[in-house]
Amino acid sequence: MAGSYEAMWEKLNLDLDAHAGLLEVLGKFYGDIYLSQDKRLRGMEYLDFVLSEIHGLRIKELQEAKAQGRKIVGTFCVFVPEELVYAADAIQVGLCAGAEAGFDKAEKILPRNTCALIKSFVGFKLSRLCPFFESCDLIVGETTCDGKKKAYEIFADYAPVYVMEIPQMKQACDRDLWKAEILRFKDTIENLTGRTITAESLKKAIRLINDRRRVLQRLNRLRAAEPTPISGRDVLLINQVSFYDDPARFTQKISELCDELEQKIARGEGVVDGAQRVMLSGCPMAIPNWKLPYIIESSGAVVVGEESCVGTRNIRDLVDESSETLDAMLDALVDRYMRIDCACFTPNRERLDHIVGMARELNVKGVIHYGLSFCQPYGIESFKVEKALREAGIPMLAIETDYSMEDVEQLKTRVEAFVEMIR
Ligand code: BJ8
Repeated sequence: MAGSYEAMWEKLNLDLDAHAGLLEVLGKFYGDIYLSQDKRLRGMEYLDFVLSEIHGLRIKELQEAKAQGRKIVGTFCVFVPEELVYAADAIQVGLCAGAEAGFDKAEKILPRNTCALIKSFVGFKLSRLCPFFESCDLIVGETTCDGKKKAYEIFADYAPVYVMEIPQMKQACDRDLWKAEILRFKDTIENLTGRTITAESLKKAIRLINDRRRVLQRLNRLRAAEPTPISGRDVLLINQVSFYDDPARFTQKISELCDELEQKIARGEGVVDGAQRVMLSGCPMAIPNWKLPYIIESSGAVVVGEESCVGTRNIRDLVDESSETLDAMLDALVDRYMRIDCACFTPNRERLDHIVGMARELNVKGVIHYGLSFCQPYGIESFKVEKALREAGIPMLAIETDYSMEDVEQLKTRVEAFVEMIR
């Protein structure tokens, strides 16, 4: 890939040597974790292709869109209403922050005991390693956890940052605040793009993003079959790619993959025989954060659901499509996003109910709760999750880790013991 895109990366001011090193490590990691799997769906070739072109073709597409006057908006959280971005003919990309890159630089401007996700987005930017970051006309932050909230203040010295205020509770006054924030964001996007969002353009955008959610919901229903027809790693990858691929193309490709999956299920074929069904729950896993799923799936278990933002939290709820006026559509957006059950809310009973409900529906033997080190919202909430699951008779293993590979052996020992216990 490198040869044909070097000029583009240079123009984006990437550190070419460090970037080449990153792609090499990523390629090796991907080969070991993904391409080594047996009985994969043919449809996964599309995902392999997208990954092989992660900093190539998609970036070229974004650059071409920019040349035609379209704007690129980068985000770190599923709270940013993508519908408004597409309704103004801009493009939204989820900035991944899933690798231990540039931590040495990040730790010069952030405390060391900051979660890996935050250090990663700061590290990528300071090290000039990510062409997605460098393609963005605006990066949207949000006041979810304190770490992110304060890091955006520092990050704003290096990139064009806009911060949305996210309510922390779900009372009527919180909905009012959120509605005001959605309207403020709409103005910001209209100013950025020079386009007015109309009822017609918003309706189209709502349909576009709902269609993507619908196909991922279909995938989730199909993957729940027994025997498990697709690895958890592959489904995680599909969710990860959904954040930055073209939404219409992605929906089409995953729909084809689901057709293939249906045929596989009809033939009664699974990916692994006798693997214990487990569910992951907790912090989001951005590309290329595949460490824990890989460990789980090499320890006699298979992941059949992800209760996270790179998983069901991002696709569970659709925006109501029945509205006809712009005002009613904006209200529908407000209501849909207010249903997100991030651990940044208090209280957050919905999340506990969702986890128990999902674990039962998916017929899992256990839940593995994944918290990033120094993440207080998910770390603290994991105690309530464990209690709720215990009351439902479902065992849980709490894992706290980061992006380094130092604890792989230790994690493997703990996961193997858990799988043995639930067997
Ligand atoms: S809606 S989960 S994407 S905020 S891991 S940075 S919480 S210290 S990521 Fe999230 Fe939006 Fe919520 Fe989802 Fe802070 Fe924790 Fe780090 Fe986190």
